[in-house]
Amino acid sequence: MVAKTYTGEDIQVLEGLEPVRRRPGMFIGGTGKPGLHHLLWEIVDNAVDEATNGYATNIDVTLHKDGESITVSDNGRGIPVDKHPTKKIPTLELILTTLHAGGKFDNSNYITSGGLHGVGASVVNALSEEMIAIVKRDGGTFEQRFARGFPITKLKKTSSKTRRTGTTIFFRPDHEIFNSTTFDGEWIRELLEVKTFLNGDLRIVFRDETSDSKYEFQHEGGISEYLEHLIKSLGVRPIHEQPFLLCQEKLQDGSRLELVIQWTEATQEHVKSYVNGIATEDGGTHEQGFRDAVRSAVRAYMDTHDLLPKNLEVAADDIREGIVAVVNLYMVEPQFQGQTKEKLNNPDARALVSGALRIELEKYLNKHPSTGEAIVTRVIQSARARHASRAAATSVRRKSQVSHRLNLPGKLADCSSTDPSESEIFIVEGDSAGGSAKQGRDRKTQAILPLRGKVLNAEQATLKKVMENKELSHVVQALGCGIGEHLDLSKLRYHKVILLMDADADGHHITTLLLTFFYRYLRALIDEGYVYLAQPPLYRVDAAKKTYWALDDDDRDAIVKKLQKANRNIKIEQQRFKGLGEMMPATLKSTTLDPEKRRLLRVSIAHEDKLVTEKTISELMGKDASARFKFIMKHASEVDELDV
Ligand code: 0R9
Repeated sequence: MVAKTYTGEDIQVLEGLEPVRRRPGMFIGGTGKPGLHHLLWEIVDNAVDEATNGYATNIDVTLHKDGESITVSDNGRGIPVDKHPTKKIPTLELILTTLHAGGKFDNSNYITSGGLHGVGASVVNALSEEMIAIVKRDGGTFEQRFARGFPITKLKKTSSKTRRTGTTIFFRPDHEIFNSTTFDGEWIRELLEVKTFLNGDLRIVFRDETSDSKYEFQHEGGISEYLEHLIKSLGVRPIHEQPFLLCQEKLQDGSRLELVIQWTEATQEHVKSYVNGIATEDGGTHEQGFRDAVRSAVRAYMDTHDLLPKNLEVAADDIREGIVAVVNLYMVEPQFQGQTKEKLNNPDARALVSGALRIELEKYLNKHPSTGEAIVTRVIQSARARHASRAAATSVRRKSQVSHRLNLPGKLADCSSTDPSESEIFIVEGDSAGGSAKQGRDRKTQAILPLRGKVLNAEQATLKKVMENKELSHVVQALGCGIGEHLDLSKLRYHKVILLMDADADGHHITTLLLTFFYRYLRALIDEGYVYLAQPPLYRVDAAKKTYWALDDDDRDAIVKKLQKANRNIKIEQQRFKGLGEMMPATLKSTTLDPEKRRLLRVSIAHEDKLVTEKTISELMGKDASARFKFIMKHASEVDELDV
């Protein structure tokens, strides 16, 4: 692969780095441990990009003795140091001090990471107390230092007798930004090894000075070796000899697909998917394409050879049971979504992957009938086991349902499913909101519990008082898992407990009281990640036949501003919801209830002694800052410390 040669003009300049320091979460997903490590992945990915494109073969990573600073270097071409034609500063400085300044590479040639990754080394610089960049290039060694995104020296030539080329970046994350600035050597080691599996030509040396260890990774066998490694670490046996390997170099628009599959005795499916060498933990369209293709190729094979016993219904899950696979897609401009942006969102990727894989896999099965038959035998086994266990589970459930149902509060509109993992309960304020929610819900998986009266402040109350409070005792009955020391999570009837309150001060107040109650008496539900806050919109904005939903005033202002920017005379209508009860059931459904469209905040307790939602409670608290909300959050944790 050949990248276009760089010239200064290829750099597009956007803006300075203040936004990064102001809202780091927007750029690195958060300021906890994952956010901290994101800085490193970012720098490593830049070096790996240079290797993937054929210019670098070695990457060195050193976690320094203090555990809080890192050096990464590659032996690629070196980041260009020439002066940018209009900005009149060296490209290196530009790259490290401006947001979104990146090479405008010829897309079909130079595949960069993109997404949350690929936000650029400048983001790392902005969030580091100290950064030193050293470039060897054009016969010289150049060095420049930075602090919190600003240059503190000019680019200096420190030697002019350098034969090698490459880039070295040292950085020390800013303790003002991160909760902790201590890196996890083990995590780094694992990630680096995976990079070398995905890139068979690459050699990475990792020095962990905190434990005086040195690791060298190179896996010339690439993803096949990775698969072997995965299967070994899962401790399962493959059910056929040769893994199926697919390397499609030239897919549409310069995309490239590498994947390897082997069926094993594992009772689950283990798929590791990547886009441009970056893990997509939450899957996405490429993984969907992979699943589609496996299903239809195996089905087609079974049909062609008439291998299925009569009357046996085979589900997609049966076909994929025991699969261990690595899927690595290289594509231009990947779009990611999800809280941690680890889900590929490009619609085309689905057909791209499934198209490439389906035919090849079916061909392979036809060509290797012993493998094909081993797989089909495995599939049939899994289908039979599933039918058997389902029949058993249904009879158990029927029995337990009767007794369970007896204790449920009358106001509860329960869901029909009895499988907690797919069931949700919305705890809703007021009867009219409850009515809208009941009409807008999915009866199968969503239960609604309206609360009418006052919720007791569990902070100052005894357990007896709590159980005397009608609203709270209804919550306990509906959840089915008991309370306090009698809590039994295996009896919990819903794995999502969602508080749905009005987006106003009263709503926050009730949310606070309920969270306090959960925190004191149902803490395990929070720890297990079962408690969520719904986010109903506060405004509806209509313009040019389109409807927009705003969570708060800022959100609405932003929408209005954007619309007006696009069209100064646009007619905009706004509606503020006084309460959820005012919302049409269909609206409530599409904005707040529907799992496909809604956004939930998961409630969790952060490492520090604060109750926070994962997505950043500051977002929530900042929004309609009821001081009370903040106070109780803090207070709850103080009580916790006393308890311990
Ligand atoms: C230690 C981590 N490594 C890096 O961050 C790194 C970035 C980088 C790079 C180029 C080469 N090596 C790199 N290492 C590069 C060079 C050229 C063109 N594109 C990329 C060239 O010589 O023509 N760059 C990443 C972005 C940029 N360079 C650019 F935007 F400045 F061009």
